[in-house]
Amino acid sequence: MKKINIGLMAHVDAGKTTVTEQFLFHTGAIRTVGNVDKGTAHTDFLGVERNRGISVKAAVTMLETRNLSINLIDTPGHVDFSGEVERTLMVIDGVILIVSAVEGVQAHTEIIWEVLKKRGIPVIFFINKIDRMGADVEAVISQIKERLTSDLCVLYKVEDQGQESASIIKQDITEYVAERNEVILEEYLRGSVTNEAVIDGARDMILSGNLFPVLCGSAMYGIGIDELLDSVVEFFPYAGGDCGAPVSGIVFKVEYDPSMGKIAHIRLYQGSLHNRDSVVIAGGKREEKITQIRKFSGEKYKDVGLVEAGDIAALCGLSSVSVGDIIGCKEDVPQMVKWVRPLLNVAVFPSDQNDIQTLVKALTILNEEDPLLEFFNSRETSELLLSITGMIQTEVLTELLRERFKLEVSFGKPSVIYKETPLMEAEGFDAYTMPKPCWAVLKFKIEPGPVGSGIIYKSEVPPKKIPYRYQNHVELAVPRALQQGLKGWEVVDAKITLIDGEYHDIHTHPLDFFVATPMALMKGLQNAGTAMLEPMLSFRIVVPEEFGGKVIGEIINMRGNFNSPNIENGRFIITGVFPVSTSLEFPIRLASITSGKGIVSTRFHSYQKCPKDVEAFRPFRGVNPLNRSKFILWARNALGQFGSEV
Ligand SMILES: Nc1nc2c(ncn2[C@@H]2O[C@H](COP(=O)(O)OP(=O)(O)OP(=O)(O)O)[C@@H](O)[C@H]2O)c(=O)[nH]1
Ligand SMILES: [Mg+2]
Repeated sequence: MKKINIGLMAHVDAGKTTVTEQFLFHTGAIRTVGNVDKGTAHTDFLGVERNRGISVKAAVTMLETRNLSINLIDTPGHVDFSGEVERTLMVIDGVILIVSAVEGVQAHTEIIWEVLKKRGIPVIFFINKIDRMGADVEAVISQIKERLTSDLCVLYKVEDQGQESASIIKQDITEYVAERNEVILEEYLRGSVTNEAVIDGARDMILSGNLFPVLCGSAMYGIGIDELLDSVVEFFPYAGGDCGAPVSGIVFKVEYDPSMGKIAHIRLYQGSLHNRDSVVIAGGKREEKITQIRKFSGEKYKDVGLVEAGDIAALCGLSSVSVGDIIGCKEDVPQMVKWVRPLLNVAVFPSDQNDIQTLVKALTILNEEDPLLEFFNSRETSELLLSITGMIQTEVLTELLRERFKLEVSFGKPSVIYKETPLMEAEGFDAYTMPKPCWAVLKFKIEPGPVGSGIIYKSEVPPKKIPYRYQNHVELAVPRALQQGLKGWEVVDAKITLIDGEYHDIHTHPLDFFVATPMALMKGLQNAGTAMLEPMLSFRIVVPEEFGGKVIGEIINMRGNFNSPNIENGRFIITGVFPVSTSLEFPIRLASITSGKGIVSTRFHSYQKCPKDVEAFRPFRGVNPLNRSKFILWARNALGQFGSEV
């Protein structure tokens, strides 16, 4: 059976889970439609999702319809859970982007749209909630045109919107397609164009990212659902791959099953896997045996025993996998687009100190499921630290820890994740020639780079002095070493040049340059000094006109910059940039200033230099290379362990 892999994405509350529910119902997978508001939706099955009526985790479900199998991933819409959307994007070939007919395009819709465009993923728009009072499909289409894309092809028109009796009427798209496709235009003018030819023509444009169909409906009342499924089948690509080729796949989601333990959701790009097959994980680091292969439909699953190239399935038995691990060889797995960045660090405390070990285990498990959490157990401060994208995430983590691990926890005050950048040009030198056997001598030039440039590395050392294979080690080691600068934060916006160095025919050991690079770089950073960078958000604030002055005062207090405000129909609209650190509480303040009549939307803008008085240290992970002899012992040990990885 042919397969299609798709994702449902949107801003929070647009109706993704309700659409999924209707898909399951319309394809016969469930007999009654569950309801998000009653906590009975089939893809929101975590207690915290049911209690809150929001999705927290991406949920995979399979539909069989129209002689096809569709793997559908319902993603959470809340910004704090964008990591789930990022991981889903690794494995799908088409996206239904839902926009509410009442709330319209939101800042989060734009963010998702930009990523979809970058990945070149075909998109179908679904304007949902046409039954609700205030629904205005025309206005939403204009917003999409203005803020996302003008290459829209409207497949259905709406009638009686804003009422339960709303309905949709199919539009003829022949002319639209003919205007953009010469072959179809000729056939059209001759009067011989077929419906199939029009669909094929539209499909080509959709797959090449030049056309985006727009449908509308009401997930609540099942309007437009069959039509949306038709469009998925007509326009989205079939997943391919060679079932006989060597296995190549990726783990995009990990969850726990009370009886089977860890379950790894994978997409297989090449090859086939059967129950009891052994698979190589993470580039040969481990090998484990599959005990069961599951396909989920709602909460129910079948043990299907086989997964083939192109398909998505859940593997049981792989106890050591984490999200992002490669299964088999990596050549056929597409590169992941990373766009979600946690901006906050937060400490977790158990209510009962005796629970500390259980909490460490629980957080390790949660981190395997969500690598962005970057769980760190600091020996220096004996704190358990997590990276998070927002405060709702801590509330959900509290509930998850209670529900799954019976742990009561509290969170500390969040602090922002800073970065460091060199203050001025300097050199860093290290001669790693003792304790023998070893020989790696390196001298780097470190220079400040332009804002947003990351790390730019080059070597001016000829292979006579350091052969290419060792230079490759240096190149790999530089970004790793710069994960932590003088104050413990990641170093960015720096130009690093290898200007001199030396190896030794006899004494150089294969991994010596991995040990020497962090030591030389850290000395260089010490010579240059580093400035701290803080994350900034761009914001858009809309308030009733009378609050304009107050809002400007707030922005100035937060060290924000703003563009000249606009006033439209009594609404005061202001955009600009402010620091994350000063604006954490702003949404709450705005709500209280405006009695809930203000709206603020923010998104990550950039990392910029902090005011001079801001200084914060992050506990060092591992051993600081400035602590030279301890570092050498530690690094030799660690490299010995992970030798196959480097
Ligand atoms: N009137 C109306 N309400 C809808 C419709 N679709 C969804 N809703 C309601 O909108 C709310 C959010 O629906 P969900 O399906 O949970 O939305 P979601 O996009 O999955 O939300 P998150 O996963 O939390 O981002 C719920 O109260 C639904 O009952 C619709 O077509 N019409
Ligand atoms: Mg949902």
